[in-house]
Amino acid sequence: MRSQRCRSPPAAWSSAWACRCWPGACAQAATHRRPRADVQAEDRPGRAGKHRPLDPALLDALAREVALGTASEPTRRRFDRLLADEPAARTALAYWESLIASCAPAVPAVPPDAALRGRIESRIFGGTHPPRYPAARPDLTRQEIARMELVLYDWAPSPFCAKLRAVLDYKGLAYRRVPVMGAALRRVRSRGNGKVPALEIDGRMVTDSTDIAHALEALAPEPPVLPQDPRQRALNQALEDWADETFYFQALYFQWMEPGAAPMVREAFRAHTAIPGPVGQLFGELAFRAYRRRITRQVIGQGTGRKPEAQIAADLARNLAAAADLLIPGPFLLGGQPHLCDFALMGQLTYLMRPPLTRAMVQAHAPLTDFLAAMRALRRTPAPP
Ligand SMILES: N[C@@H](CCC(=O)N[C@@H](CS)C(=O)NCC(=O)O)C(=O)O
Repeated sequence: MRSQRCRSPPAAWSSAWACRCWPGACAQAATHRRPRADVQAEDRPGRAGKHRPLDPALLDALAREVALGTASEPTRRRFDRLLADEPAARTALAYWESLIASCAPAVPAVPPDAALRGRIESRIFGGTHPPRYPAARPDLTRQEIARMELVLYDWAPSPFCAKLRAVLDYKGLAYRRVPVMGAALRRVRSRGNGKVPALEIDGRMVTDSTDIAHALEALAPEPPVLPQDPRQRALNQALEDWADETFYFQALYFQWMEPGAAPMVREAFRAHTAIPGPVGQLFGELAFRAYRRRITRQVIGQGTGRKPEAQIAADLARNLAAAADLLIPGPFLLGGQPHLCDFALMGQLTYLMRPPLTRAMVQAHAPLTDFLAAMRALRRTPAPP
């Protein structure tokens, strides 16, 4: 028989919860309502030998509510703590979970309501993240899509912006390009995640080139950039991420940190300022320095920047050779049709074509230059409404 004494009144609980027992579950609940000062060190959780009886019926009811997801948040949290200490609680929960799981096949799947899901996501993740994009809209006509206002917050040299512009062009969607400076930058920071590309679709801000491309696919499925076949879809996902995450950091190193290339980026910043004349040049220079500090930290933090330059060049050469091999027979990574992974690779290769050192590395592979030509040939003009 367990001891009748409560062992752990956590300090932060209200007086009604001055012990860890559930109301009604502990025979001694009334005596457990002690002021914090009375809490002794040996009363803390995890000390052996001090326990209270748990009412099996109450435990069962609580486990049921938790398993069904109908328990209130505080109740669920307290039950979680109980789970750590009470085998009986774990057994009760396992029972209800297995019971519910066995019912699942009998319940028809209900597609979630897109608006409700959006509201739930924005409550969980806050106002801007994850991106809120329209659910699949096969009912939209080309004319309706053409009437939607698409505003692309863009930084011309960015490989992710190049990727997204190419997707938009390929899908024949008309959009307005806004260079991310001044008020546009503030908007991207306040309504997006501070990065570009960001796309406003009829006033709804969507961020991250991958999420935006998925949103566009839902909005305008033709021509598709995501394969239907599950294996092709998985390959597309893996290859896109390879381009976005592996090539990008190696390209960043050679753009921003390699001494031969950094002056070009400085010039690009000076040229892309919103303010004309020497004041603008000064702003460009200051922005360049701030971004160089930030990007250097990112490249070192990610790990690429911790390697010697020769090693980064060897890594990049290996990746370029692998991409070239994947493009045989081509013309695209997955065969005859371009997919999102191709747009991602195109963005990074275009970025790598800027510094002379990496341009020579790309140009050493005919399949890569042929691929870039094939991607350029995809550009379309927006379809008439
Ligand atoms: N995973 C993101 C990456 C976007 C990204 O890193 N964009 C860079 C420009 S190339 C940026 O906005 N950097 C500014 C910053 O980090 O504050 C995507 O696919 O869109």
